[in-house]
Amino acid sequence: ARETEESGSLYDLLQQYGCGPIQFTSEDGLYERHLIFDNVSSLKSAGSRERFEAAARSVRDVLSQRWVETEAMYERKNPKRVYYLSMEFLIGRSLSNNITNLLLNPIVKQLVEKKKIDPIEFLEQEPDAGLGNGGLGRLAACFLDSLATMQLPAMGYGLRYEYGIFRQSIKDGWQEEQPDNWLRRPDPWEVERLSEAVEVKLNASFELSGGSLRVIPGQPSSLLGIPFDRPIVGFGGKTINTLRLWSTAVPNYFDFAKFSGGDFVAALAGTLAGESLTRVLYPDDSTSLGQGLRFMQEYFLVACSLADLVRRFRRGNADWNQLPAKVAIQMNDTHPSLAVPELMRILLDEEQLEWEQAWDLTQRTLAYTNHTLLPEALEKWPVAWFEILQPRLLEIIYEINRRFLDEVRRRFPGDEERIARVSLVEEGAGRKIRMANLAIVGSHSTNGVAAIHSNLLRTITVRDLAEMFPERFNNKTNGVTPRRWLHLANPALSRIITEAIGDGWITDLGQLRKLQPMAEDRGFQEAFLRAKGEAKSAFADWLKATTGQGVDPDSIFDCQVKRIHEYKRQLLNVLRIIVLYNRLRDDPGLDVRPRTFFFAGKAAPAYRLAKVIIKLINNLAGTIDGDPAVAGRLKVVFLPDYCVSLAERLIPASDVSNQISTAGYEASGTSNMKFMMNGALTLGTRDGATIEMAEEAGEENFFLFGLTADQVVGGSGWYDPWWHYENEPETRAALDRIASDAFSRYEPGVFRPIGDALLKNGDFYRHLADLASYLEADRRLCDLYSNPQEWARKAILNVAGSGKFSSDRTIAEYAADIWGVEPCPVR
Ligand code: 4GP
Repeated sequence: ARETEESGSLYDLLQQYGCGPIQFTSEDGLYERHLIFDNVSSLKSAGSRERFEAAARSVRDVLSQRWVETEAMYERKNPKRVYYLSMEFLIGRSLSNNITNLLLNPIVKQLVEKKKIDPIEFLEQEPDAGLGNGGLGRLAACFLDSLATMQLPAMGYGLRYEYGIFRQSIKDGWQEEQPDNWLRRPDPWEVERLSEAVEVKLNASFELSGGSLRVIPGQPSSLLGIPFDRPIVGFGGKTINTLRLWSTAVPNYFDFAKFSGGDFVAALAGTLAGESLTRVLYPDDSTSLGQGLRFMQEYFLVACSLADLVRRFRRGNADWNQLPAKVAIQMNDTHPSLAVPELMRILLDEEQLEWEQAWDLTQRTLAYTNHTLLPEALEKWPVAWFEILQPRLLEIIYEINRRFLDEVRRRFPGDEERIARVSLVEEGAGRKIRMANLAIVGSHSTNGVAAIHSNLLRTITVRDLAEMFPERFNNKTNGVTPRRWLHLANPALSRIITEAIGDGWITDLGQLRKLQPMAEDRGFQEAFLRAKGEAKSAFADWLKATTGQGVDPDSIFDCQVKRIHEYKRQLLNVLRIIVLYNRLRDDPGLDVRPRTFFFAGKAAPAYRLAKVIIKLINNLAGTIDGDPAVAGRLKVVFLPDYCVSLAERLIPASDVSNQISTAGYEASGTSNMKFMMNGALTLGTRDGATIEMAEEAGEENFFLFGLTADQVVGGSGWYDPWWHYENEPETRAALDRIASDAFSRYEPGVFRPIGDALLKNGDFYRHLADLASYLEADRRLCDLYSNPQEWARKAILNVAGSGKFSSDRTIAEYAADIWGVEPCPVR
């Protein structure tokens, strides 16, 4: 203090000693300051990565005090808080999103102009935080945005994977996977909080042997969970919530005995083994592979997060009975459902509560969301693994089950088959714990993610449990954040909407209804078509610049982007394109609108048929490109490495959205909503949330086709793929073309598995049953496109009807019906 009194402020001192060009007293020196001081390098030598980091740190400076103040407010007011537990958060990039949500755009624009910075160059430096596989993880990220925007006291808990979802490249048409080392450079958003580390005690130890992690049973050990916090900026920057991601560390850094004995490598091996736990995200969507490491990851997430939130609860509350009044825990799928026995363990063993009280508090605190009905996704963990890792949890699960089955026997005497179906334990050679049953029995709410899905869940998938606890079952139709997916991703459309109805829609998407009358307005129709044209040109330019691939922005952009999976039926889309191709080859004079078909999506590395589907799409693209008969009229593009930032570019540019899953199989879908919001028309089956979207926009503005879920589930006996092959000439010609190696001249037979799946193996997903009606819907859609005004009218009505699909609406429903939480605004 004496020093500064004598020589003025610290800024003065820096000016005095410094010899650089930086104004230390004004905020526009922030960026330069980070550029020079964080990396100790000159302004001139800074590369685009350093520029990105400096820009991100400057934005973090702007939000930091507000972030601290948000947490301080929660501590002071002690409101009920929501904790969203998820193994996945598919965040994508944060810089432009945070600038937008902090309303910094005008300032950033000025600075960029003044300093002659190329923003695109450094925005592109930010890696996507790809900590998720698909819909489930992206939903979690949208929810965090809505929670912060609505000023709800909430926190996300997840794992800090060093490697996110793999990067996909295409070689000779095949998918290849590369590791996504997104943390190789320091991430400017995260804050490591060593002082808040938690210890997780296990009944086993680990060692690395032959490159893989081996468990040593019966040798107790512990792991440290180190929290890394990321800011979640609510729109307007009023509330900054936290996403807390856990990373593993080993408490005893070295085995000193080994170290001093000279075995340096062995001393470190234990550390490496323990720290491998959060190394990598499992790359499977809607599938559970039953891997031991995954089981441990799930327990680690649960143990760290519960220890952390219990510690916070105890700081503000003396009475355990207050737990459900202060804490709501949402389990995103069954992945965190070990929270049921773990919370019981804490209440029983650490807090010495009686069973009845602990059980009541546990159930009232926890809630569960189901995201898929696919049988292969239902998690079942071997009893043996519980025994090795955490036998106490198994004892608790057995006791929960004993009491639960007693109750079932009381209510349904003599119904032993029912007992076998609802039991938390699947009997048989390798006994397993059914995690969905555990989540339902141990919580007060089970929800599906669209109306049809919630109904199927209740009436078919877990019917017996729904009969036991009807009041627990409810629906929360998914939504997406309009900040990222419309305001930020589609500046042209966002601008004309705001000009037309003001900007209230950004936080109250229902206001888009005000666009309904404007659908008839010539001027607005033209503005809409111009905005769409702008987005299409921007996409075409980007594609050309980054891949060299040219596409015609005047063609219809027709998209299907999502994980590659048989139930999502990319193959149905391929068959449609082959039929259109065949028609053009048969009759080169056909008058058709030029069309570009875009596909993007990753296949799980072990999902063989999905990889063959990617290969088929790429080979089809190559054949069409090489065929002068259809040049300029048909084009197929497979965009590699689908990720959040690619979706942000492509969706605004799309005219047509394909949502063509076998009815009853897509729980909800969320990209369907993003396309609708951005003015694409949907070609879709009556599945997931697409049904509700059509209700909102009016079925006459949708292109629905195909079997209904009732028809699909109503027995499969009637479906015979060969019937379609024999009776539908276009279907047969398309299948024959694949079988004839027309798309695989140099690799004959490579697509045989596809022919087998569609014809010989019974075609579980009933592709052929829907092809004819798909083509018919496609024809209607193309007819419409030749009338731009009519097209614009319907597209505008879709945008106007998309208000329901804001995640703000979804979160408001969770908050009111499941969590009972209220906003806690920060002054
Ligand atoms: C997905 C569902 O497949 C999708 O329909 C839904 O929109 C999304 O969850 C969010 O609820 N499921 C998964 C998964 O991503 O891994 O099960």
